[in-house]
Amino acid sequence: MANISKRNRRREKEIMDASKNRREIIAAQFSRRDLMKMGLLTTAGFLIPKNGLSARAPQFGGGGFGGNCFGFYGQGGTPVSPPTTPYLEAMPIPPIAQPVLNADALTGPLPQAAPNTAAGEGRTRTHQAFTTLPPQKYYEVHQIEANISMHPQLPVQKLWTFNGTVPGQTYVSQYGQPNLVRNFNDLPANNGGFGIQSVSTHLHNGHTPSESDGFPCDFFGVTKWYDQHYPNVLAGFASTHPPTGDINESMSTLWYHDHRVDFTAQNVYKGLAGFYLLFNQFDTGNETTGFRLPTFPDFDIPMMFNDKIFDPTTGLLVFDLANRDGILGDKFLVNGKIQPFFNVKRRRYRFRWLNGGPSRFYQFYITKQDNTNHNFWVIANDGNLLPNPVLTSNGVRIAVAERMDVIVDFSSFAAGTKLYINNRLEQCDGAGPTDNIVSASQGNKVLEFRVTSDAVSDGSVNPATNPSFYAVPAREPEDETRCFKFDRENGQWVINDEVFACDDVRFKVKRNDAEIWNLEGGFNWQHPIHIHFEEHQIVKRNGNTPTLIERGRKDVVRLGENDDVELFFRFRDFVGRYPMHCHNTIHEDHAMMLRFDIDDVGNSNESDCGRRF
Ligand SMILES: [Cu+2]
Repeated sequence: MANISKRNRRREKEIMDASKNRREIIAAQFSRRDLMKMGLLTTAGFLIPKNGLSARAPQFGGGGFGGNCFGFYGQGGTPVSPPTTPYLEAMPIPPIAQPVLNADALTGPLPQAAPNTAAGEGRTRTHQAFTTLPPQKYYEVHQIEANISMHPQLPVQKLWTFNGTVPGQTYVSQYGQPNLVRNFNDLPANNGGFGIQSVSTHLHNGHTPSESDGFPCDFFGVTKWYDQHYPNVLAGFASTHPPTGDINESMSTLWYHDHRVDFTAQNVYKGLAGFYLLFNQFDTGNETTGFRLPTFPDFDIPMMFNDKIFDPTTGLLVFDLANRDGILGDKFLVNGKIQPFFNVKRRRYRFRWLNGGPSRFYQFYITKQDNTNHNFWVIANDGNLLPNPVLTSNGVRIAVAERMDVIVDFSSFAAGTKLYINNRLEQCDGAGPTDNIVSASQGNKVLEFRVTSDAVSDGSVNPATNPSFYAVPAREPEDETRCFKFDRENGQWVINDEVFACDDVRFKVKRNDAEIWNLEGGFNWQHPIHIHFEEHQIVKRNGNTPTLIERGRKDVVRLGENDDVELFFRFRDFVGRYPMHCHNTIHEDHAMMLRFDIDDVGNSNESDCGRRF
């Protein structure tokens, strides 16, 4: 509690300062670098107030933040979203992407390994695996502005989308069947206040060659297109487990989102994100085969969670360009709708929960109408099925960009019963959650389940029988150890005291090497750290074996205040540039990122570990 009080006092002072001199900067396309150039940001201080629009915004309709955030409501002049009535509309399920007939059916020239700059392609590097893993399915997607309704009591408004929906279309892919996605940038000239019209689409958790990964500096402009080649191949196919890769490296719930350097937060907040699901002979999408997980798409439902802020006068989405701490919204969206409902049958469901950001951590419970909990199973963390389901009675924590696949069993409830996805994690500002769990009645009830009277059958496996999924791949002695400190210094987000630059290769990993990375958090901040391309296993968290839910393979690791985590990696198959960064997208855009390259010659940079467990 002492820690919370200290944080509250600090917040109170910041809010009082902000209320004196705050004004909105709703101007086009200011990046961190622009703001610094204009003298609006200094390295040591903040000429403009740094507080988030929503640091203390109350929530309407679904329960308040509760706990220690309450003390700040109503002070200062930051926007509070207009009230909205919860559970008026059904949760949308994003459409499934449909491939075109063949390569000839794509708009423009036939795809090729080399970048086709003459024909308007924005890609600059040759596909590494175009001939060895040739595409079998071809997709075309257009990034366009579209009129979107997020709630019937707010105006329809212009968001940026993939093919016109938020979230974008869901790609449903099979291991062993490479995809090519021709990605067109058709964004409008007017950005409506924030967002930039150049993009780099990242396939988050993809084992993807660097030139198709969506590296932040591989952005391309309006009217350009970019062929992204997704081999859908298991790690190890070219080395330890030829020719198809290690089945225990299988992934299931991936997502894609804009990753444009300095503008990721704005462009994702504006709508540029969607799901990418991978199935195989075990995770089949059919509950009568393989692991017998609930059948896709009827009972296997992706859910993207976002928190956003709306202008109290116009009802339009606002993004605080001045905030460098992390933006907290006071409206909670699931698949693009504010507090929707979702009808369920009396049976088991697989939900794929994704925290789509920008800055909030969740701890989700399933709450009944009497505010007691309904326990559920966690079966996957990030893209990866756990070795076995884990029953949780204490909810599940999900930092930005993390995914948790869960199994919720509604079979014990009578038709007409209502239950809620309830975020009970207190978070007052962009620093990270206080770790205080508020009471169920004070949580953010972000979605209402309505149990229907429909006829039901359920062929899915009962997680209580403790089915086994994939084994955790064996670790091996590391060839290299590297250490990273994530901190804030002189008003800058830094990794090992440095900010991101596109051309700054901080270290080189030797292809096929095993490595241990030690990540250390700083004082007073929490960071969800995402590392592209290869997944990690958490070896130790603060010297301890991780929890069962963290004992799988991951691509995001939560760094709590002063945390120390030890990660094991095995880098295989492709070479090229990849980033590691904080996935609080505000921190990311303010340069809490680094570039590393995978190459056939490595080095020992960033390896001076002051402390080891
Ligand atoms: Cu961070």
